[in-house]
Formats: sequence, structure tokens, C-alpha cells
Amino acid sequence: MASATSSADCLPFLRALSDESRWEIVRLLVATPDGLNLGDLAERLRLSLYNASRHVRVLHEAGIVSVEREGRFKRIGIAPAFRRRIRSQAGSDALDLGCCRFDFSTPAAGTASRTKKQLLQHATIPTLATMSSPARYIMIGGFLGAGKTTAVAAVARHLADAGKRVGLITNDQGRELVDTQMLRSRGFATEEIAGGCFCCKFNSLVDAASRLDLDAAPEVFIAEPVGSCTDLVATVTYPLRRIYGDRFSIAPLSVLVDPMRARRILGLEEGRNFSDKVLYIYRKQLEEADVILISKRDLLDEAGEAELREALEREFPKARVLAISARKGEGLEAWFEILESETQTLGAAMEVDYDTYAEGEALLGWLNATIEVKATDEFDSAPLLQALAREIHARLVAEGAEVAHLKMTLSPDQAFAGEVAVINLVRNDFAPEMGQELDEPVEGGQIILNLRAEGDPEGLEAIVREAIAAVSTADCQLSLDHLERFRPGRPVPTHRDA
Ligand SMILES: Nc1nc2c(ncn2[C@@H]2O[C@H](COP(=O)(O)OP(=O)(O)OP(=O)(O)O)[C@@H](O)[C@H]2O)c(=O)[nH]1
Ligand SMILES: [Mg+2]
Repeated sequence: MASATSSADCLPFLRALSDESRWEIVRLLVATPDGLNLGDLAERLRLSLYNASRHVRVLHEAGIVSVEREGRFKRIGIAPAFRRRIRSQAGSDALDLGCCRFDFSTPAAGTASRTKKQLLQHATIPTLATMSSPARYIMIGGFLGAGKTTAVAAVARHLADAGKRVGLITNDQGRELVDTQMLRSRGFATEEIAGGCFCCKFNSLVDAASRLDLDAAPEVFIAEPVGSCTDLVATVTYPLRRIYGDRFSIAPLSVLVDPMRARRILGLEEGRNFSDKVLYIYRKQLEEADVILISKRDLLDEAGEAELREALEREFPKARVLAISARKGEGLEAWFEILESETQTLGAAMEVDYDTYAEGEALLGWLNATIEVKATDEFDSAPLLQALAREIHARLVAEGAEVAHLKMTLSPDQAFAGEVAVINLVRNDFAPEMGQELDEPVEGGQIILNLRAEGDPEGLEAIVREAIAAVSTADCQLSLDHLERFRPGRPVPTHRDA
């Protein structure tokens, strides 16, 4: 590769190509003029279908590849306008972006490091170490099922529509996250920190920001902490400020509450609740909030919303209380304004009894699973997810295990661009709800299941296994691929700046 003049026009191409897999996809497609379907492309490059489709989406958005429907499949090829930039010379294909040239005869081995190094030499992609203006860091917390991921997607969409580059960071105690899958399916650059909360994996949080920076150079990072986590100000934002003060400008901490759950916890309504130690975490989350957001306000009438708002203002006087519906796009402007223009003010960190916090977390059973679905014929994904969610729900109710959040995605084998169907259940006295649907029937795919409920993990595993067996038929077989279940361990923050 040889550098020529610099050009801002080529930056989207450079960002899309600064990844080994995407570079290899483009190399393969350049050499395959008729294009390939996603399955063949994934197989040739030994990528999972999910990763192949994710990379194709990035390349598609950058205008590098085209995608055309062919019956049930989609054919992927080099986009005609991009192909015009590629010239064949002396038997090899060279891509001329104006700012630099790439030689597509470059062998695969070592491409990643070479490509990234070359890109960084020849393009002006800022890295965390060299970013001149601070990136905005927004953290959106709240208890399990409060509506964080939905709200993160709404903020990210708003900022992206305003021309901002956005990077998202998801977090969980386990692996195989529905949230990551869901946010990537919406086209956002997303990194996940699995296996522990931000506060206990502080360095992973900075690493994730750094990876996103290399990939998408975000001007705004939006982080969603684990829903059973609290003390985020002392363990995440203050250390970020102390260690990386010049790199991040930190927005006020937003904490979401599900209105029905909050009405019950604040004594405005009767109904089943979590144990006191779990509620200790719930209240601590609100105590440290700069902004409390009553989410899903479309579920409340005016009087119910006003009553809840008053109760929250009375009990948590430090925070401003707003009401939003991320689903309906209501009440978001006032919140966006705060996130974009205000900086978190410094104060004494709240006191936290880590013994009670640890015991509260340990009362929650955590289960993540992946399930393969194989069918003899095409089927609709929504009824299958609904049946599985209903089976799990009925067993949770029978066992008296209050659900915090059951969420599942189904990604079809032949999905393009990470399309997924999503279903959620956030309270035992609610019904499972489809959050996202596929517009076509599928023949098979993979379900990712995340279940958090107040109950023992062994019991949750039995419930999930029984539910899978109940839904599986000869024509549509569900088989458990991977399952992990546990109680979260005691939180041990990397830093705590009181
Ligand atoms: N009615 C309504 N439902 C919403 C709204 N926002 C989110 N939800 C639903 O609430 C459920 C939980 O939403 P998520 O965004 O996944 O919640 P979360 O806080 O990220 O959940 P965890 O990551 O598991 O803690 C899903 O069924 C969403 O569709 C809203 O504005 N209105
Ligand atoms: Mg979430």
C-alpha cells in the first residue's frame, strides 16, 4: 500500500476496512464477481453466520458491498460504485481511495495487524491516546428490565441522526448477551463486557472504549451497566474522571425505573416484590442518580405518572425526575438536552454496605443459554419465541421465582445484517412481549436466552430445560447448545473514589 493525498471522503471506507474479517470479505468478493450468499461467504472465511452478517452490514453501510435479494437468500457483492475504484494491474487488484491505495493481493495471514497499522499510518482516525477533544461518556443505569437497552438505542439513534459517531458498551455478569445482539441488529457499533460488572472490570471498560475508538472513532460512548449493579459513580465515573479526565466529558448519571415495578416498591400499589436485600440495591441505584427516568410512561395514566413522580422526588430529592417512553418516542427531548449539554457534578459518593449489596445480588439467579433451532419446514419465529417464553413464565410463577428479566433473541441461520426477533418478560404478573419481529419465516436459527429471576440457578436451569422440551416437536427441534447459570459473586470494584 502506498499513501497519496489525504481525503476525508475515504474515512468511512477506511473505518469499514480496518478489521481483518471485513478486509477478507472484501478481498473474497473482489475475486468473486458473481457475488456470494451469506452462508457461503461465512463458510469460506470460517466466520459464524452472525459475525459474517454483522461485518456485511458495516460494509454495506459504508457503500462497499451491495446486497440483493434472491428468493430466500441475499446475494452479496462489491457495490458497483466501489468497484469502479478498483483497478486490475499486472494480475492484482488495487483499490484507490484517493488518500491511499490497497493491494488486494495481500495474503490473508497477518492482514489484521498490517491493515490496521497501515490504516493508522495513512489515515487520520483518532485513537483514545490521541483524541484531541474529549469524547462524551453517557451511562444509563437502572434495575433489571427497567428499559435501559431500549433507551440506549433511542439516544444512540438521536445522536446518529444528528451526525454524531456513537459507540455502545453493554455489560453483563454472564456471556452471550441479548442486549449486544439487539443493539448490533440496529446497526450500532457495540462492544460488550461480559463476566462481571463495569465497576469490577474497570480496565475492560476502558479497553472496550479503546476498541470502539479504533473501529468507529465514537464522539459519544453510551454504556449500559448490569441491572443489578450500583455504586457506579464512585467506582466508574469518578475513576474515569480521575484517570482519563481529559479524554471523557461525563454526562449526569441517568437511572431508569419500570413504572409498575417502582409503584410497587414505593408502596403506591400492592403486589409481589423482591426480597429486602434486592430492594436495597434498587434504592441505592436511585440514590446515586442525577436524573431518574420513569420509563415506559405509555403504561401509566396521567394520575399514576404524577403520583409516581412525586413519590420519587420525595424519596430521592437529589435527582431530577423525568418521564419517557422510548418505545413511543415521548418525553425524550428534555432528557437528550441534559445528556448533550450537562456534565456530572462532583459530590461525596453515597455510602454502600457491600455486605448487603453482595447478599442482594446473590439472591438473583442468572442463566444464559444458546439454543439451536432446526425445522423441517419454514416457520414464524414469533410464535416459537412466545411459546418458549410462556412455558418458562408459567414455571417461574409456579415456583414463586419473581422474574427480573427474561429476554430472548432468535437469529435466523440465513439472517442478513444481524436481523433478530426479540421477546421480553419483566414481571411475573405481566405477559411476554415481542420487542422486534422478523419479516420473513425462517428454517432454523439460534436463540440466545438471558434469564434473571429471584430464585436458585439450579431451579432456573430445570425450568429452562423443561420449557425447551415442552416446545420442541419432531418438525421443529430445539436443542440446548450452551448453558451457564450462577449467582453473581461479591462485587469487588477495581477502584472506589469516595
Ligand atoms: N411499553 C413500553 N415498554 C418498553 C419501553 N421501553 C422498553 N420497554 C420494554 O421493557 C422491556 C425491557 O426493556 P429493556 O430495554 O431490554 O430493559 P433493560 O433495562 O435493558 O433490561 P436488562 O438489560 O435485562 O436489565 C422490553 O420488553 C421492552 O420492549 C417503553 O417505552 N414502553
Ligand atoms: Mg439491557
